[in-house]
Amino acid sequence: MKKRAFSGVQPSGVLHLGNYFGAIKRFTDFQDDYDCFFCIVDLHSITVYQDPEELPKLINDTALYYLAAGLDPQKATLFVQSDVPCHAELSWMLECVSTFGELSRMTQFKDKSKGKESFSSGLFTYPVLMAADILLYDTDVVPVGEDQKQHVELCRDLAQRFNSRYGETFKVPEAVIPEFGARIKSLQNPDKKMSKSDPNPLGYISLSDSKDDIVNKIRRAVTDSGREIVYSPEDKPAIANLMTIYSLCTGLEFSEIEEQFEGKGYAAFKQALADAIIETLAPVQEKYREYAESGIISSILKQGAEKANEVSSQVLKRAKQRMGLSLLLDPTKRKLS
Ligand code: AQP
Repeated sequence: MKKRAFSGVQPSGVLHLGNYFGAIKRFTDFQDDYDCFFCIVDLHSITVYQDPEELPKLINDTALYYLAAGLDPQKATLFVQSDVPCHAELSWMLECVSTFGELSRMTQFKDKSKGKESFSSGLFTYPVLMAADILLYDTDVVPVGEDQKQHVELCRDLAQRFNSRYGETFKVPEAVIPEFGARIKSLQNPDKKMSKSDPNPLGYISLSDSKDDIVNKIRRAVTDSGREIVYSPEDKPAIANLMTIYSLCTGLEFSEIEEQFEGKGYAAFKQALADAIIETLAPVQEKYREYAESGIISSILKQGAEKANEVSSQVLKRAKQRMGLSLLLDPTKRKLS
């Protein structure tokens, strides 16, 4: 039997190059060898305010970009988190197994709540919902970017704690983080990761950016002192980030990039980088348009939700039994409308 892979992306904005190289493009590498469940985690996205008029479009767009990046719905299950009620139910059960102290140590929570007078409790418990997402599918591997490593560690801890307290229930999953491209940085601040909720759109290249947007954003990307194109993340973090993007787009090694731009300066490098990004995104944007026009996405998501409900409800039932909760409403018998 194939091992199982699970991962998700928030519909909190238009996906960017970091989401593409760190997540959705890599997902397609798993679909031949793993039984894959890929999710649009809309319940996670509402931990910060989302416009209810916009959210359905963002959910749809995220699904379309999964397909445009090469996800094959015949091979992998694609679904929307809020269509599968087991996620929210197991999340509550796991919240009762997690501690306030361990959630307070999550760096994403610290970053996102920093300097804010008020934030939702959901932002704090976000990693528990993520643990529920993963554990509901008896997941073996979780392909994610570097930023999610700590959350997958927490998921492992919660699974182990639940198993030792209530008896063997959950498979303990492992994160799979790419050696390269796992953390693309903001174009405006190489100390921060590229993020779709960045209030400054110059910080990210979104998958829907036009050629002009891409040229403009790369031209205005921050650089380091000097003019040499050399890979040195300590001394030249901004150039190292741009070189990482160039390498991901072209497949060239850093030494080859250094050779290609020796003595040519930042302007020539930026021009070549913008061209490489445009070339990389052109087929993705083309496929996005084709899938959007085909109108096929709703039936893919419906089939995906049916399969996800079938699998996750078995695991939820097992967990409820172990905890001694009521099963008058059997989760495996509920049906989608
Ligand atoms: N900058 C990044 N470089 C590499 N991988 C990244 N990922 C996110 N940013 C980068 C990976 O993309 C997947 C989906 O992420 P997400 O949408 O669930 O949430 P996120 O990690 O919080 O991404 P964003 O773009 O920063 O969203 P917002 O701004 O809404 O918080 C994950 O596998 C993630 O590792």
